[in-house]
Amino acid sequence: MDVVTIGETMVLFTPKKMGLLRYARDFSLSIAGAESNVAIGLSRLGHRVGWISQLGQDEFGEAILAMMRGEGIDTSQVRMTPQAPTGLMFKEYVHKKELRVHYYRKPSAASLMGPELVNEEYIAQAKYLHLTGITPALSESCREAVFQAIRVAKKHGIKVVFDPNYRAKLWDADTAKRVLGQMAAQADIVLPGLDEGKLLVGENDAEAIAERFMEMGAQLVVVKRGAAGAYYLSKQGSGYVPGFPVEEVVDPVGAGDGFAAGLLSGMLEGLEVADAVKRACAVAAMVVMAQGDYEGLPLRETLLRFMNG
Ligand code: CKP
Ligand code: MG
Repeated sequence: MDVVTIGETMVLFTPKKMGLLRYARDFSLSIAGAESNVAIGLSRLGHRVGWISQLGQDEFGEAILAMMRGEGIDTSQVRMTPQAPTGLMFKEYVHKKELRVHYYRKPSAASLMGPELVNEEYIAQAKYLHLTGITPALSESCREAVFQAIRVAKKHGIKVVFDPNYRAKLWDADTAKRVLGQMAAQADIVLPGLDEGKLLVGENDAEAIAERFMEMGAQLVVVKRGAAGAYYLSKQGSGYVPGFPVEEVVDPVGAGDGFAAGLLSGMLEGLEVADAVKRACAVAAMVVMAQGDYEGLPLRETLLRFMNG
């Protein structure tokens, strides 16, 4: 296994027309979840990925499981439970410039995950453990699962990759700051956005944000700067990598996950950090040009064509 990740995947309802959700009548159905987006992105680029999760013992759970298997993800660590339903997410395009998301995941099957889902042998054979700040926001037991996974990874020398993915709708800012800070302090690679940097380390610019996370113990920090690209800092060096031009942002959701998938893909192949960050920027650009959270994640050939312009 190259990468193992842990997180919740939901069924995603996207209204076919713009406007308030209360007026929506027709929806298209897909799936959403930061960790599964990363898993799909990596699998499409040819890497071996395992996804630890819990789904409801229901039709939506079966649909998600089938989709993840179809994407080539190892689902041997996914449990189905009758105790709570599979989580749901709705997008609401109030107008072209305002996108809101609504979660129905309290409690969801995944929010009932706990440390018992963390299989030490399974994580020990991976190269990277990918975590986001969404899983610990779901419940106390999910938080325990995440820290258990970190302990296991550390014990076996598996690199921990952490995307803060702060979600104000899931928890209060103070708790989030504390828990995400603890996760960042144990991560080898940290992938904050500018807003998350501000929340977690109180800095505004990418260079200062990266410095602070390095002081906390990271080996590599890549700060996502949206359309402008990214800034990376490691003991070996630092630099700005420009974003790829995007004609129209069709749907911004999933960009960060595409970024993580591209970066990890480059690292797994032994690319120089700057080149891995470039791949990350390319995948993120491709994701925002497509509707849906994971649909735009490219296959290897498509990515290389896009990058070679
Ligand atoms: O930070 P991103 O836009 O890349 O993350 C998007 C995902 O897991 C999305 O698929 C959604 O389901 C979520 O983040 C979430 O829980 O908000
Ligand atoms: Mg994100």
